[in-house]
Amino acid sequence: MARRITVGAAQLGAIQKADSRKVAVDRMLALMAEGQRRGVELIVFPELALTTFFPRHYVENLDEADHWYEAAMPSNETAPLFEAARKYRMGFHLGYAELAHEPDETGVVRKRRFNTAILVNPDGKIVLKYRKVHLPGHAEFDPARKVQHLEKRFFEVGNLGFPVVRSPMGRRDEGINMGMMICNDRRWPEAWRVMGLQSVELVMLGYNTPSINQEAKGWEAHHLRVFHSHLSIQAGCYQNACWGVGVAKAGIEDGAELFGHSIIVNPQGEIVAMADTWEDQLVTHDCDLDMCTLGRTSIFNFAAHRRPEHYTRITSQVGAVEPPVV
Ligand code: CDT
Repeated sequence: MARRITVGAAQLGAIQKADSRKVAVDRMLALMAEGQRRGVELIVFPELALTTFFPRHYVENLDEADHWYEAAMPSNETAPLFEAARKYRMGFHLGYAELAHEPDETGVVRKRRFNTAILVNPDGKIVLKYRKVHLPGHAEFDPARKVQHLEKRFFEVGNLGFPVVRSPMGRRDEGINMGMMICNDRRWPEAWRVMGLQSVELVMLGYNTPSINQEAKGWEAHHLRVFHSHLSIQAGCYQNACWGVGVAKAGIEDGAELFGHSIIVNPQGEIVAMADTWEDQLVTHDCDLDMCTLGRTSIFNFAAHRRPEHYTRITSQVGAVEPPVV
C-alpha cells in the first residue's frame, strides 16, 4: 500500500506591523480548521508567521525589538496552535523569531536571536527545531534601499545544522523523514544535499520574499523572482528525491510587496499544487512518499554515484576563486 500523507501549504496574506500575535494565530487556526475539513494531516506555515517581516524595520538597539521574538514556545499566545494540533490530530510547521538565553560558541550564556522553525506532531509535541543558516540582507541601515532587509542585524546564524527526523505523522505511524529550511536556504544546494544525505522524504520551508530585489544594481524582471524561487525548490526536490512544501507570506505588508506563489513539489521536481492569491490560502496535496524511491535508487543513488573526494572545495572554501590562466 502506498505511503501517503495529505499535506497543506498554508500561505498567509500580509501581517501588518500593528497586528497582534492573536490576529496571526486566529488566522492560522482558521486555516487549520479548513485543513481538518479537507483531510490535512500536516500543515505548513511560513517563515516569521506570527509577525510582520520585521527585519525591514531598523532599530538602533536590538533590545527595542524584543517584542518581535518568542521567548517561549508554546506561549500563552501560541498555545491555541498546539491545542488545535491535538484536537485535529494534525502536525504543523511554524516559523517564528526566537529569543534564547543559551551559551554562545565561547561558552558565555547570553541573549541570542534566531530565525527559527519548529515541527510539532499531532500530540502537540515539538519533534524538530531548525534555526536559519543562510541570512540574507545586511546588518546596518542602508540609505540606498527603499525597504531594509536587516536579517543579519536581527538574527545570528543558526547553530543546529540541517537536521532530519523520522517521526510518525498523520496516517504514517511508521514515520516520515522530515527536515526544514527557511526562505533563503532554499537557494543553496548545499542545504538540500545535507538533508538528502539524511534520506529526507519531505522538506518544509517558509519564506518572505519581496517582489522587488533592492540589491539589484540594474533592473531585475519581476517574473524572475518567482521563477528563481520555484526553480530552487524544484531542483532541490528532484536532486534529492524528496517532496517539498514552500509556503509564503504574500501581499502588501507594511507597504512592501511579498510575492506569494506557495507550492508543493514532488520528487520529480514537478509543482503539484500552487497558491493563486495573495491572501490566506490553503493548498493541499496527497503526497505519495514512495515516489522518493525512484530517484534515490537510480540517478540519485548517492551511495553508488557520489564522489565526495572531488567536492572538498564545498566545505573548505567560502567565496569563489579565479581559475588559473593558461
Ligand atoms: N526571508 C528571506 O530570506 N528572503 C530572501 C530575500 C532576499 S533579498 C535580501 C530570499 O532569499 O527569498
